[in-house]
Amino acid sequence: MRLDVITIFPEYLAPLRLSLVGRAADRGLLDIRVHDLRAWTHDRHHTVDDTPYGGGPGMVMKPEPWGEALDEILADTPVDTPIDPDADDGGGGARGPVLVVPTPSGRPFSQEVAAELADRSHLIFTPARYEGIDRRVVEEYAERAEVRELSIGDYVLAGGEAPVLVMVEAVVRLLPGVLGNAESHRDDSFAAGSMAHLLEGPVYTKPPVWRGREVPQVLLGGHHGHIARWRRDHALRRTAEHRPDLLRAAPPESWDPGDRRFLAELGWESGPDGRFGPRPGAVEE
Ligand code: 6GU
Repeated sequence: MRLDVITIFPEYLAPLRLSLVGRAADRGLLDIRVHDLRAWTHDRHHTVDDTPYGGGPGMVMKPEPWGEALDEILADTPVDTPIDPDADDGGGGARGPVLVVPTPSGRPFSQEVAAELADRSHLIFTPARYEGIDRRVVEEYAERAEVRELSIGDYVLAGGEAPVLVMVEAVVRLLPGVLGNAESHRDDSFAAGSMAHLLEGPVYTKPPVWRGREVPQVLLGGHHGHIARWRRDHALRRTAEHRPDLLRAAPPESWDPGDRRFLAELGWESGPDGRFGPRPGAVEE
């Protein structure tokens, strides 16, 4: 996978050389290129911003440097050759680059979006500072690439660089060969599959007693059925406490008889559509 990031703070992206993402790049699974937007300015002060038309606070990023940067990078996009022969590419394998525009007014970034991006071979990120980029840049490149304006959550950051680090890490760990078996993502909170609607419960390692605190006995025994049920119950409890919205949204077929029994213990019951919600009058924290 090829990753380009265009930013006025290239140093902010230094963590891409570390840890899981850095290791994937060192192993040749990723080609990461971080570009300084100011390289595409032509004035003495390397100006990238200007005052907003219509007035108002703050500054807006000028379109010309972004245009020149994106033209150059798009001219150099790799031939799209998906690893997955079943990829949704019309059979040709050439779906072109995705332009990822981090913005607090974007659609929510999620595990599902991360998986869609992980299926592509060229991602171009355009983290902005100030009040954002002149709108015409997104309009222009929407005609030449797939553009995804994405937000990483309901809070405001000073720029899109931290969101790029977040999104790249979420995408890269899904690429074939990046995770070892020990860090497999099949049970991830939010992954599709059996745990899709549940947050992960607590985990423990040695020693069996630490500062007088014991590891739950069931985990020390070898009864795989009891361990699986215990983990499932704790995942349900944690989800009910931290993300009741996820439990409410889960389709009825998500729940096996053991789940239904434990949800009832938590004060949850199934409604007319078969989905679970807190029993009226039950205390929700
Ligand atoms: Cl992608 N950018 C900024 N500046 N703030 C954010 C964000 C992005 N996502 C959430 N807050």
